[in-house]
Amino acid sequence: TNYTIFPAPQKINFSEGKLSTDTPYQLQGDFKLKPNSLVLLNEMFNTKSANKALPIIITSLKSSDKNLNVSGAYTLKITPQSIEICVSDNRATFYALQTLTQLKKDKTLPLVDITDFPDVLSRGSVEGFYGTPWSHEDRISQFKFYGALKLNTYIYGPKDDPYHSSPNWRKPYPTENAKQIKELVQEAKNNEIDFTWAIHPGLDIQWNKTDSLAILNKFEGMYDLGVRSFAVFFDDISGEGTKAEKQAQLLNYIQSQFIEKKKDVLPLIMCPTEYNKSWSNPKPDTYLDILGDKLHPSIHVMWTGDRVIDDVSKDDLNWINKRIKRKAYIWWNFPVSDYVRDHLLMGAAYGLDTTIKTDLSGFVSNPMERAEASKLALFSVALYSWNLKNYEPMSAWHEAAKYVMPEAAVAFQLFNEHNSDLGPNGHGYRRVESVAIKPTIESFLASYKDGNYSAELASKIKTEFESIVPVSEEIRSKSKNRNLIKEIDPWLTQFNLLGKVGVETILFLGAKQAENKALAWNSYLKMEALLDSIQIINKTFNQNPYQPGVKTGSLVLMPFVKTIFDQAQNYFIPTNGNFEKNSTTALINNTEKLKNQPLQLNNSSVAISPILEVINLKPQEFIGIHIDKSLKAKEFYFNLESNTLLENGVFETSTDGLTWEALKVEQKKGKGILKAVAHGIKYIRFKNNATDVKSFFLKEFKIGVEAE
Ligand code: LOG
Repeated sequence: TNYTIFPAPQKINFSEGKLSTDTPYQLQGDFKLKPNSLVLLNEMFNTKSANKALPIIITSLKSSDKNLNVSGAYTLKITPQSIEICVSDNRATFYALQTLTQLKKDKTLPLVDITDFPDVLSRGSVEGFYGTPWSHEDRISQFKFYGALKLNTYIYGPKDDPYHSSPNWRKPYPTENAKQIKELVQEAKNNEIDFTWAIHPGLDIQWNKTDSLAILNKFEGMYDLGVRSFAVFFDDISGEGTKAEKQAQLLNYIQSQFIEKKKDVLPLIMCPTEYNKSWSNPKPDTYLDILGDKLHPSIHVMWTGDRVIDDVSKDDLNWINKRIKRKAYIWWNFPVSDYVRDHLLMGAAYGLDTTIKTDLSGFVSNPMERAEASKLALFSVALYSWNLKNYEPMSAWHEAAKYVMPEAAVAFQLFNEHNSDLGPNGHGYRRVESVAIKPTIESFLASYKDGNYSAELASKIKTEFESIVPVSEEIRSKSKNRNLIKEIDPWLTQFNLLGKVGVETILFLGAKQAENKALAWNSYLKMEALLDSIQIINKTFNQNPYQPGVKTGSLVLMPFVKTIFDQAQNYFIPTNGNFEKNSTTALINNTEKLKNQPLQLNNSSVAISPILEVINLKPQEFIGIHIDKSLKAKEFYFNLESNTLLENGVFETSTDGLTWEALKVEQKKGKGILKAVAHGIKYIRFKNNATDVKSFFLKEFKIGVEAE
């Protein structure tokens, strides 16, 4: 038998032979176990059996190896007579027993000698996304999953919890929420997870005694609920709250007045305002250096990488660690999908440097609003952060599918393969998708465009689509994880339709090739009906204001179907050319940060896809929309949330993009509507005419249109 342990132990040596677990056990040694470890032991052995008890000797680790002097480190030796475990703490005992649980097969254990410890001290997740926070049930389920995979960190910071951020960060939680947090802390403890509670005060913090005390007070209340680890987030804010000196002062105050006084709380964690390289001031002695110099050395500083969403590299860490004068605590923005809400991020967790274990102090992943679906990526985060050198993203991804959905692993893997990429997005972050079939589709299309039809390639593509058709039903009927099914349900429906329309597409191609017009027409109609169904799902489910809809196979499979379908349309109805293709509708802006921001287009409007973070326009920078000449601008809707939007900020219109006229608008806190746009207007933009940066949130920027 093959034994695989997740995450892979640092050292493992098997020898011949087995040991039965169909016995009671007898604890020996000086280490006193906590109930959570005892539960694992009692599940593993047969405490009621009349067989001779197996000695399990658990002692405190005494080693000069500094790798073993960390929380969670253990050695485990299974001999024919006994099990010997040495541990650094109770977490280590819990982990040794998790390893033992994974080794158990058919009531036996293999003989083995293991030395194991984590590469990264803090490993886990930061619930730090925008959107609906995870439910209580979601979080409990996460903690059990983390415990089994030796993840030890969960940071609570959902942006849309008003008691984490504005407006209510100063107030205590209502009774019901407080009770749930208390339960969560307990469940985290049971799974050896440090439950970290984060506050996000920067949107409206005042740098005075009252607000410093408000934070201490809130922390004190959270401490009473059992919380023993704390964080302060200053991401995605503008104005007063962003000042490095003030932030450092406040954090040092919390450090001396709370962290050091409590004795039993973990080091404070902070997320800076400049949390990635592309958003940070590169000049010396600015924001990051000030934090580096002033912040108490034991405070951790979070970092997302070279960009908001990015791979993690050695160079990046060298750069940031020098500036903050400590090891960065990585906030990895994967598989978070709050900026691409119509997609599921089920792809492999790749792009993580495996040589940086000494350069970071923590590694947490910001997941999707869909908690169960996020487990796929978090499995890989567990493997990576425990044992970097051993991490291989593709095999971890395949193992994750089996671990998360053992009842339908093959179907789930296929689903994940075609639900990996994010589609075009403002952060410019993309993932590979449909990797196995992509070259086949590309060669087919290349030769098809030259007028050649390859039956062999077509048949391969058909096989792929055929195997997709039953996947959704397989997953729905077999997976025991009902919450997971609920989360991905619209995508399952869409995936099934994609399989069907793909098969029909190949049938159409075959009929056309055989010059059987009647059959081809029949297939064409079926394709059209299936694409209509896909569009209906897309317009019915997951309707959020950001990226509404349900996209699947959007990188390779859907474009293939669409390409053939568009050609089919021309083949049967040659007059119906595709005018949309030549549309000049586009985002206009002269700021680097916004260049990838997509537009949302439909029959009646053109809008800039809303942006979650603050926008900082430098003097003379602008952002707006150019509509195609075939369109007529009717109304203009905007919400650029800010109290000072029109102080040296101006809306402008143009007919040609060269000469601009100021547009008079009524607005309140940056929000307003213009009911009648003047005739002939093809451009609308907002421009910063001030001499310093203008900050606002782009919640809406939409032109109502009709055909000219
Ligand atoms: C936010 C985070 C959000 C993520 C992805 C950080 C430190 N903050 O750009 O709340 O989920 O990006 O949209 C962020 O990443 N801002």
